[in-house]
Amino acid sequence: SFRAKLVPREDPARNELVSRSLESAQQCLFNQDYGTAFVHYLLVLNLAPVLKDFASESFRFTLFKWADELDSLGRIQDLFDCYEQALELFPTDEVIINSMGEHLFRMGFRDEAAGHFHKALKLKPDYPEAKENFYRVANWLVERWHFLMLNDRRRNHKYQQAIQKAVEGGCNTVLDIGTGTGILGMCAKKAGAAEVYACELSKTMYELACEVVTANGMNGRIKILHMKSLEMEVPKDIPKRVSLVVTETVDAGLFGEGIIESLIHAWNHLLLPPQNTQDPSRPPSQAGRVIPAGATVFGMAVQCLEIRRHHRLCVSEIGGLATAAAGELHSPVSCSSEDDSTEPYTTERLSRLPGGYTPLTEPFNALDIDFNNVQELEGLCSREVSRVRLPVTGEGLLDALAVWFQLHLDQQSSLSTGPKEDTCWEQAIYPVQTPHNFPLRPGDELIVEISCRDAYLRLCSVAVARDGREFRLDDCLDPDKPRNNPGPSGNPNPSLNAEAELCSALACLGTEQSSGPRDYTMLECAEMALLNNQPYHDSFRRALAKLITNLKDARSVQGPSQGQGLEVMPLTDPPSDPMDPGPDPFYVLDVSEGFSVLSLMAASQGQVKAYSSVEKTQHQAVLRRLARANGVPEEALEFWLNQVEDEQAVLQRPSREKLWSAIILDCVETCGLVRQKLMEKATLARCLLEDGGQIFPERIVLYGMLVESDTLLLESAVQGQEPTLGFNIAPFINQFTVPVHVFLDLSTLQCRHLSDSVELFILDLMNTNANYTNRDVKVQASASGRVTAVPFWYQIHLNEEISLSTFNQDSHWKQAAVVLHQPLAVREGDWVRLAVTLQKSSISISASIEEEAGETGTVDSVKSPIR
Ligand code: 44T
Repeated sequence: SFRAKLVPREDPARNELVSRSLESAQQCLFNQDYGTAFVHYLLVLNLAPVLKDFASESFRFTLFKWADELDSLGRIQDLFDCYEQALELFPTDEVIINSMGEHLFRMGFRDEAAGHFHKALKLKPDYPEAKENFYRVANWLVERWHFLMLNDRRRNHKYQQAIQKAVEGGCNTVLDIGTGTGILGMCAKKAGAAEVYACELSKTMYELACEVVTANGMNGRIKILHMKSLEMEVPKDIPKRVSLVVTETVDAGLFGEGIIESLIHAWNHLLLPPQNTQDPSRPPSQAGRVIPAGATVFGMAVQCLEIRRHHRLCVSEIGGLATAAAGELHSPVSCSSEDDSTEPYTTERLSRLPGGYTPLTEPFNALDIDFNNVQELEGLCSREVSRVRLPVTGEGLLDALAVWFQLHLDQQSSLSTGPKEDTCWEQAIYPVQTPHNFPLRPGDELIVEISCRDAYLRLCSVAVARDGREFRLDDCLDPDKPRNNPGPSGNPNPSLNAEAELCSALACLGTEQSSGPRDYTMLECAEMALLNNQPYHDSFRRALAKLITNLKDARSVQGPSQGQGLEVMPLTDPPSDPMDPGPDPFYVLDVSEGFSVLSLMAASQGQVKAYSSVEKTQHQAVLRRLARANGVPEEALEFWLNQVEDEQAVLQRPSREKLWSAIILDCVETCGLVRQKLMEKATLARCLLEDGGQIFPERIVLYGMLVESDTLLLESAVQGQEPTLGFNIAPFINQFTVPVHVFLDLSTLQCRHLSDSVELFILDLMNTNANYTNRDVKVQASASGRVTAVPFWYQIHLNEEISLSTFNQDSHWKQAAVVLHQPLAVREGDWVRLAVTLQKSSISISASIEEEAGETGTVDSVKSPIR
């Protein structure tokens, strides 16, 4: 009947085709042949756009189903082709755009993914899925440091001064490399430069720069290019060589954004020849120069427990398991490894590291580099490795070399990124990864090698000199390099054995290990910190033991049908020996993300068959080695993902006639947020439990407090009403403000507490129906001030007695905070009403003053079930 109504009559053959294709599409959909259904729908909707409204739901459904299939088949190109075809039909469909973003994100195209979520959100500002997705990735789209840098007035002012001086001195054609919001290019224009060009490789930042430049009335007066400077050519992209390059493409390790390569290319292709110091006859407009003019890099050796526990295994026992057999575990940060998968450094603000740090040397000058000298830039990578000997001035374990720099904008002015500076900059951290626990002491000399590879600065602690002898430190990282072990099999450095103190310090270099092949496994920093988190593993061990005991008791009460042995019996597979089934094992599933030893801990309880979700073969091998060394029978531990066919269907029964005794869910991400889809998983897991079985954790409770923190504000948006250097930038970049901040170290966050901590929310995983999405919480201000944020963390209840906090010294978790849309002024004693919402797994909080004097505690005014 709708055929008559909706399809124009004019062309009967065409109408016939449309209606037959529509029928075929529906039939294929019914038969779950999504690929064919999709093709039919495409045909129908292209021929008869009038049917779009009618068929959009089924079309989307078909698209998503087909995309999932293509995804699991690895047909990535086809997948995106389908989305593109779909978007040609429905260019403003936020659901399709959001879904395409999710696929992009899973494939690792984070920038593009974020762009899609942003677009979906612009189309429908309160679309919860897109909102959650966008907030999770906005950090990749416009990184948070943009806000810090734009809020750093001293830095802005220094750059502006240097640019203005150069332009007024005659540099009148300018290229801004990595323009970001366009700020340095606009400075050059404002200073009177005749021609200004800017390039930016990030699409989002490029578009932002265009908007900002237009809003500042410089449209057409600055030419912005969406490209990497390395791809620029004269005269294709800019008409002629320029007299000034301005750039701030430096990261905490100075070279990480590729400034060396960019400047070599710029000197060779984009800049006028440099001023000749012997013959300064060339006028500035005819010579090339760079702002910044150069940099000095500093280093310092430090002891720091926080760094250590993220890069090295520091414990010999985890939840009852001896760790020695794990082999050599190391983090993906190492500058001595040839391995491409490792980064040479991470970044941290030393001043904000929980537990602080101890300098072991004075800061030393690691490198001087002149950006106006192309020979020097080109020679950097072929430069010989330089060795420096640093007097040790402090006592402690060598955990890392910290690196920062001074950026010399010109002869007069410089910026420093040092740890003692009042700066928004982080420092580069080169962790020492050798398994030695090498205590340094004053009088020692630390020998550091400094070199450059792939245009990255590399610093490596290679040896310690003590009492005229040298002890090498760097022999442990390269898996292919034989290790210089002290041991009976011949010692390359006999003096090592002589020193008993060192031998004990090097105790981890067990002699029996030295002959065989070395087991060498990489773990993410957070996975390493998790392994080092003893309270976590001890809590799980106790909670698991309790559950198993209870289940054993329950079975023995039930009668002898399940085998009478309460004592731990050798584990046999029941069906393999029908005459002696033995006690039925307890099935435990650990669906933690990444590396986890919880399954092995469960297996070590005896009479347990544990399934691990550890995916990487190397990680599985570590668990197998640990199992063997800890006397856990091989068949007691299995790898779940090797068994389930569809990775999406992780949560299913252990076998057709069995249920789980325990399912371990990983509920809080390292960044401090609840894992996506947690409650859905819990609902599913709940259905797969045997009578008396348990989900770990059974409940998580969210806590928070009121704080005044300017630091958080500076990281979340360009602050204040005043224009930045006289330019209108804030409203544009502030579109990318994200209300939830992650990866915080609450213990060192600069803030004033304006209340005690208060319970914000409860998530009951054992009874997901009991949950709500909104809750009003009243909290009393303990001091006067401006509430700018509500940091939050979790108490994870494994059972009634045992719980863990994510806000704890040994935690591998960081904390998160909601930054309020608008600061709220409070006076001591005021009651503040926090409206907390948990939609999907993303939290939002708004705060207001409670006018009436309220009773103490929590008001649950709008509890409503999640589903
Ligand atoms: N972060 C510092 C790095 N670009 C700052 O796309 C300090 C980190 C930091 N464009 C905390 C605090 C801080 N051609 O938009 C970026 C980037 C772009 C290029 C074109 C090129 N060859 C490049 C190279 C980079 O330049 C912009 C700035 S780069 C990074 C600066 C506040 N965490």
